[in-house]
Amino acid sequence: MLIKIPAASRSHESDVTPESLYLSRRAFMAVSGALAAGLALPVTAAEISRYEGVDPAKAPQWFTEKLPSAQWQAITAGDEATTPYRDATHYNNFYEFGTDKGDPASNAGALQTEPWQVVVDGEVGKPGTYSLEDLMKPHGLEERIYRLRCVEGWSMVIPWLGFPLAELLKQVEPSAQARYVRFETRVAPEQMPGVRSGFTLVNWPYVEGLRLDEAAHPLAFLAVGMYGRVLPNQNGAPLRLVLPWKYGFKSIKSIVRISLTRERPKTTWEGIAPDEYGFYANVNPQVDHPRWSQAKERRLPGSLFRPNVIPTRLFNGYDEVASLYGGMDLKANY
Ligand SMILES: Nc1nc2c(c(=O)[nH]1)N[C@H]1C(S)=C(S)[C@@H](COP(=O)(O)O)O[C@H]1N2
Ligand SMILES: [Mo]
Repeated sequence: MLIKIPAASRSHESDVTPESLYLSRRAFMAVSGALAAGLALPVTAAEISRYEGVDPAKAPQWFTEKLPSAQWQAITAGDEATTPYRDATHYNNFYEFGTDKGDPASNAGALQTEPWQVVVDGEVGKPGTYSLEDLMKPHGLEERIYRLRCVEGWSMVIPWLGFPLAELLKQVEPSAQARYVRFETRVAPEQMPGVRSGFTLVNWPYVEGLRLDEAAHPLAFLAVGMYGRVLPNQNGAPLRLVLPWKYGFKSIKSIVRISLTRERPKTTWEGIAPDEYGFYANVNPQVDHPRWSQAKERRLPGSLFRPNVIPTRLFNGYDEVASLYGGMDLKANY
């Protein structure tokens, strides 16, 4: 994102998958019920894998077991249309797998997501190396349909499946000294062509961070799935952050380490271009990127004749986070 404003979306009207591909709730319940009962998949699921190349059976067991009791549409985006699955999984930023929007879909399949471990350390009462399965044990799944606004000027609406970050923080017991949370993405050069290529702008691992009160905000979310299924690798499997009021680069993918710290962590994009990408990165139409305006966004999918440009909203429309930034100069703290 440092280098250029991306060319127009590669999405074309012809790529837009029929609405049926994001399963209706009722169809979905039928699928998950059948999975739970070990029955043959109904037609809807077969259609999904045919159109999208996704095999729903690839989900780990813990995910399949939690799915039937997921709380659907716990948060919605009102009447805003959900981005088709095809676009959300083929127009991605995940530099570990390459810098073109299609690279993650082409290359992230190589990432081995099972088994997966997450180190929790720093200012916590319960540090340790957790298997993802153990980490997930206390948490039910809920669906949250969030807007995602990339700093590059495009946006999507994605139905995530996961649980609040606040629940995980409670689980690991931050100490009284903890003031920030630092997140790290996996580095596996043999599975990540973007890391291998020596793309030198990024000093791997990809690192992100939050103030502890931001991390504890009820909207901050850890996702393990989307569109009623397990997360595809290109979207940050098996565990990624989703912070709907911040620019997309804060929503770090494929997390292997979560550290509670006293000092503000140095984040990847701040390290590369501190005048362009700040620590806070709250969506704000009045604070332009030094090289482009942030007043508007292209809601994907668009087309040459229907670019779908809409106004950008402060905090991406999530006004409930405003109290986190009371008295702060949002221009100085971009
Ligand atoms: N590890 C890692 N996390 C990352 C990125 C990345 O390059 N590496 N890109 C970020 C950016 S710029 C965006 S916009 C979102 C995109 O998420 P999506 O591909 O699931 O839509 O992921 C974010 N998380
Ligand atoms: Mo982004």
